[in-house]
Amino acid sequence: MTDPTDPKLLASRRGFLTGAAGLGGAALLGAPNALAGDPQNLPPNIPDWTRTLGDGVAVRAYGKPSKHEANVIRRDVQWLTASRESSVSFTPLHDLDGIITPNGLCFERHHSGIAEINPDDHRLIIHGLVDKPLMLSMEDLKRFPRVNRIHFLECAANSGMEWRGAQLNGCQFTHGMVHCVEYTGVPLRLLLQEAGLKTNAKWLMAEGADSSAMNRSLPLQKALDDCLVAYRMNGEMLRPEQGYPVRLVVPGWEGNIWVKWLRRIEVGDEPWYTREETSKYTDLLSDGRARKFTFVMDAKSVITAPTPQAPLKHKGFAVISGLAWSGRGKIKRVDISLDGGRNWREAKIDGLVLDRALTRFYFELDWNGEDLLLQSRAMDDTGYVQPTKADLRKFRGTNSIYHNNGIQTWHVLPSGEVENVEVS
Ligand SMILES: Nc1nc2c(c(=O)[nH]1)N[C@H]1C(S)=C(S)[C@@H](COP(=O)(O)O)O[C@H]1N2
Ligand SMILES: [Mo]
Repeated sequence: MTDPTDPKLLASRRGFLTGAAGLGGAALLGAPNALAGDPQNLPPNIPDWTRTLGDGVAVRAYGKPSKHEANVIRRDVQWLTASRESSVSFTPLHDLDGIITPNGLCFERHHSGIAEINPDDHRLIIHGLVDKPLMLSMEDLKRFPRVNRIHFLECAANSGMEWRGAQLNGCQFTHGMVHCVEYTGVPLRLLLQEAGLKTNAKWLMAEGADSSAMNRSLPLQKALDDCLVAYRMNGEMLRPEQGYPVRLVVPGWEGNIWVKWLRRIEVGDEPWYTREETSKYTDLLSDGRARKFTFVMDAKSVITAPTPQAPLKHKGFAVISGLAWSGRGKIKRVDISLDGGRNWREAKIDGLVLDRALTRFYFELDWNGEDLLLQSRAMDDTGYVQPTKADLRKFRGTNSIYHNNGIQTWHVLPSGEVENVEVS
């Protein structure tokens, strides 16, 4: 497996022109023939799989992808992985299409590893400024009215490593801290109504049952508006990695506040200022002050193919594909540039365009083998336009780690290989 942190693979920081001159050796064009397997299986022969019976039903009691898709996996980055229990793995965005992330490929972010919870022994406690504290079992939760919502979850640290320049070699690593699934759960509002809010209630604190007991403060208004206490993803129960048996869904807001393995909601009249909303997930500005509570994830997009892990393999007709999303609403439009942001053309949005969900776009191109500086730029239905990284730095300085929604540039070389670059 390719190690994205291999210095040879790290994106060129010399600028795209010298980068172009330095690479381009191993031509990928024509490579598909080299990928072809056993000629005995090609027409006019009868392939192996037509000569024999296949596995019967239920031999594969829980279905898995074809073994030929074995490299479509979550990956981590060595130098970001101090310990596996407090780390992150990334969604292989370059290998996916549509807007739904398969359950087994959703990026993971854990502060103390994956809690393995027996749902029979799990309770959700709601207490504090309420008339009637609640202690709910999973069976209790499933008796409340439920809804289904498709939403993206993006970690505020997504693209964080790119603040100081092009770093990581692939959209899996630059943008893979995002996933989008259909959640089934109870509107948090219904649980709070059941408990009965005191008139001075203004904030909640949500806490996880993992050994970090990760916790965050949530304004009551948001909790009453659209948050879910979710127990299913894409129809099946949450995966342990995603907070089985129950997690908070906070549409459009930074991933950190989507508390997994949710065990406690305390109602109060002011925020708690927990570790995760003070020393972490705040943005240090150039004047030394830090932005407090950046909850909403602003509009962002990325081309997912071609990218360093998914090079162009043919000249001629090619489909450029990517994702756009906004924590403020729906994606209105996506533009594509082939020349590093000088000229823009509208991309084709395909499939569902949902409120605070990933949105799929395509751009069809007849590629003659010339260098491209590919960019995508999202606009949401508030009129907000995704900024360039240079524009972001004007306002945010260069100290930030979190909330980088700047425009990404991919340099496509004549060989079809792609590198992560920045244009000024
Ligand atoms: N209890 C608990 N909840 C948690 C975390 C955690 O470590 N413990 N990580 C948070 C962070 S920082 C993010 S970005 C999201 C990641 O969700 P995912 O692992 O489903 O992708 O979960 C959040 N909820
Ligand atoms: Mo996060």
